[in-house]
Amino acid sequence: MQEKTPFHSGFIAIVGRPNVGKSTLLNALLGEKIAIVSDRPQTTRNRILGVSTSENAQVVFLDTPGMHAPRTRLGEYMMQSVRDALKGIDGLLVMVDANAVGKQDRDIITEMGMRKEKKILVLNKIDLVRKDALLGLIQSVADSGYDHIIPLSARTGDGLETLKSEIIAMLPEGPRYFPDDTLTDQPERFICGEIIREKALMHLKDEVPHGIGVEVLGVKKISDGLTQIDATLYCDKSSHKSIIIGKHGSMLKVIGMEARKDIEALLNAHVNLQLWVKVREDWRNRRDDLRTLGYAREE
Ligand SMILES: Nc1nc2c(ncn2[C@@H]2O[C@H](COP(=O)(O)OP(=O)(O)OP(=O)(O)O)[C@@H](O)[C@H]2O)c(=O)[nH]1
Ligand SMILES: [Mg+2]
Repeated sequence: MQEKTPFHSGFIAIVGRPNVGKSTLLNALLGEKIAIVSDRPQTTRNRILGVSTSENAQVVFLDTPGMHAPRTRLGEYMMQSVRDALKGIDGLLVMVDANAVGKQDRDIITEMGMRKEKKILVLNKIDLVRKDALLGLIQSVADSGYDHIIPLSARTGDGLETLKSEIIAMLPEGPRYFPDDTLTDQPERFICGEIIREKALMHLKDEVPHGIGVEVLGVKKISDGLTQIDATLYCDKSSHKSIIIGKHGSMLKVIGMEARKDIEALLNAHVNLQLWVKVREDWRNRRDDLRTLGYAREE
């Protein structure tokens, strides 16, 4: 009788400074967009779970908020999400932007390099880096305690296959944690809110994006092909409200139109998206507001 090939599985966290490309990598690894991406730092605020299942293996990825010194209660929640994601994992991807490795990246490389799990140091954005600079970087981190150092571009996919096979190779034997067709554990409502936030981050500048929170009030199926979604965009300063709405409502219209398109693709239905803008002074430091917006730990 033929031996059954053993099944391998495990939880793999993706950590690093803000804006290095963690969520872009998660989406690339899954081949589906489940995490929002923007060129503003601190885009991801919760741990985002994504599952990749093949015949012989299942990888459960945990994308995390960018590691930074928090200045608000929201920032503290984000950093707690990173610490929580690091509990009980089987492997770790530590990511830096190969073009901009600073002291904080090096501190993270050193700290994470001492952890006991299998770990890979991912040097991202090599589509932008000069070869000699990349070689210098690789040499400088060679003895940091990582099982592999993999240069790649999460954007172009260069190096992705190498990373995927090294991840599979570091998985222990284990069960299917999720049914084969699971992509994420995020509820539809949360993803809709994230899509709206992504469009807001894309179009708003300076300090405005950091103070945006989205509360999805309802996702209601009106008929077979039509869903009604109501959501409120919160800002934490009254002066930001008119910026978010824009001249004659033009900014809110663009955010709403772009979000609707993505949500329609996600739900495979026509969507009526109604957006409101409200001011909640200093919500990033207020417990109740954080809870309302989904930035509280489930105890
Ligand atoms: N050129 C280039 N840009 C990239 C690459 N990967 C990500 N980016 C860009 O880098 C920016 C940040 O990407 P994200 O995936 O949101 O970064 P993140 O690490 O998840 O950021 P936080 O959620 O804020 O911690 C976006 O503008 C991406 O398009 C890459 O390989 N090459
Ligand atoms: Mg992110």
